[in-house]
Amino acid sequence: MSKFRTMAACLSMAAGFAVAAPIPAAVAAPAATGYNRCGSGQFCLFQHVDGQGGYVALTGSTPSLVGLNFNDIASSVRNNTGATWSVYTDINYGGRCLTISHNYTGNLTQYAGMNDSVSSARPGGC
Ligand SMILES: [Ca+2]
Repeated sequence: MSKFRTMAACLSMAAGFAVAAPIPAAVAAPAATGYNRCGSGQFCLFQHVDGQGGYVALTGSTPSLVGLNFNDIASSVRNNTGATWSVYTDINYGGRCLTISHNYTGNLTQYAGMNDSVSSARPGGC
C-alpha cells in the first residue's frame, strides 16, 4: 500500500511538471504509461495510440504546441476536464478542427487528417 502511495505521488508530480515541460514527464516516471497519467481537470495529448509515449497535460487554451515540443505528434487524447475541447491541425486554432467531448478517451487515428497533425487546442467546440 505504501508503494502505491509513492507511485501515486510520483504520478501527481509528473502530471504537474508536464504542464510546464511536457516531454520529460515520461522520463520522470518511466513506469507510468497510458491514459491514467491524465489527471482530473487536464486535457491530455499522447504521442502514440492508446495513451502511450510522451504526453502533454493542458489546462487552458494552447495556441501552439510547438513550444511544448508536441507539434504534429499526438495520436491519442483524453479529455479529463469535464468540458468540451477542440483540437486543430494548425497553430492559432487554424486548419482542420475536431471537437473532443468531455470525458472522451480515444485515438486520433480514426479521424481523417488528425493523426500526427494537432498543433493547437482549447476549451470549447469547433
Ligand atoms: Ca499541424
